[in-house]
Amino acid sequence: MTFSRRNFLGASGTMALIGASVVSGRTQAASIPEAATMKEAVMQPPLVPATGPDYNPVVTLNGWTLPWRMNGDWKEFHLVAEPVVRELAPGMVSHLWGYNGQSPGPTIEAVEGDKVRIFVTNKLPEHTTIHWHGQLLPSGMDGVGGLTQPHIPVGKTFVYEFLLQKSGTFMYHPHSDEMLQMAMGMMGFFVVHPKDPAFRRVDRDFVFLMAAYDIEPGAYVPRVAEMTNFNMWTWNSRVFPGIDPLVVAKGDKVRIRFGNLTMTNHPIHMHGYDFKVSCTDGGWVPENAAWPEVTIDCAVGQMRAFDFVADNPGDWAFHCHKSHHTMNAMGHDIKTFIGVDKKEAAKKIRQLVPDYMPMGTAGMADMGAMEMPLPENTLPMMTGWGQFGSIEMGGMFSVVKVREGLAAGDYKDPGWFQHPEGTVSFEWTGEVQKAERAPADLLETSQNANLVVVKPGSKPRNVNHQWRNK
Ligand SMILES: [Cu+2]
Repeated sequence: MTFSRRNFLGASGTMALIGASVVSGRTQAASIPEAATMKEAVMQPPLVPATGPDYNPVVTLNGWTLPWRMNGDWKEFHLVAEPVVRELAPGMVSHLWGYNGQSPGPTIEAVEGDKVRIFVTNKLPEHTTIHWHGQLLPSGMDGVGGLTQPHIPVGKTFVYEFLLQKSGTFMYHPHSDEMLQMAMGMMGFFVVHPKDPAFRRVDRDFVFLMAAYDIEPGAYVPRVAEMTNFNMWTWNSRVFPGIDPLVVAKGDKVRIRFGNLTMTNHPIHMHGYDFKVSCTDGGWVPENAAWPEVTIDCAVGQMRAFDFVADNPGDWAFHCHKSHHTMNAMGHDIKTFIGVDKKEAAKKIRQLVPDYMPMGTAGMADMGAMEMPLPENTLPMMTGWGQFGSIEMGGMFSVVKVREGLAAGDYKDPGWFQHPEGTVSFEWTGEVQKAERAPADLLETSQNANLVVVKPGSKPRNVNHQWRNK
């Protein structure tokens, strides 16, 4: 898509006209750079800079980096806010709002000291703006509709121009009907690389944003007014098993950066390593001030980056530690059925509903392996298969795959880890000592839990307590 100068000025309205005569840089903005668009939720190769200072480009999980053009000494980008169809994982798509064909929008990458000019075209059914979270910029470029600029009307294009004063980890999102527009998936990552190519440099640099959606089984559009009870917990609007693995060569210096635009905090946990918080949306953490972690809590509206050296090969689980956030759509009002024998009831229900499957008697792990008929466009609650069986996850879960001998820039999924002999947990086949354990009647009590009647006002029986006192 190209615009003549006449069209551009017409589309941008009087703001840009006035601006063009006031700020010299703007006279160069006579045409709009093409707005690249992405059709797939497939990780695109990192965009290595062809001009300007050298940097190691980031990898956006299931995403891409927005191409730019140089215009004089301005780096020009073009974002289009628009309705999109996003595949959350194979088997489910959602009708969201995003930028340039996907939600989240493309990652913007630039360098400290760059002057950026970002065109924003509004193809949504309502007005919007973009706020550049964490950037130090003139108040009028901050993107808060009504406060620092008029909202961008439907069909219009606005221009943001600012100097990237510092390197770091940032994001962008609307500040216009914000609750709805973010509930619909409008957000994107913004990385500013250091001017000094050697500063805190890593070999692999992954980015993702956390978003939560409430999409009823069988539906396509999120319930935008939901405040707390979401059922799709996403990284870059993807859920496990649809989230790209983070593929890393042994010995690489690795950085993982993330931001949180959901309504709750996410304790992000990685197995197999300890690591240090290296950067927040406020700036770089001095190396001598960083403390070790294995879980980093990321509050709402925060961004965190952590660094590690990938010296421990393997398939390392990487996930939010809130266990409800590693599941796909589920009801949270289901009863606990552990120990309840539902065989008789199931027989009767099957006469009416032939597909009925009783669940939860022994726990809920059977849900990960079962093939239950699901409504259209719905993902299983717990799913994914590994080399040893069902992984029983969903939502905010992926795998960091550290392998020997990967070429630089090779992000292809290497398959499952080949564990060296003698390094996998195994079944004990020798004798097991008969130690005193829960008495058989506890199990029986548990099996008959459906028969226990607690009279109103009476103290519920504490089975564990009873067992301890035996
Ligand atoms: Cu979480």
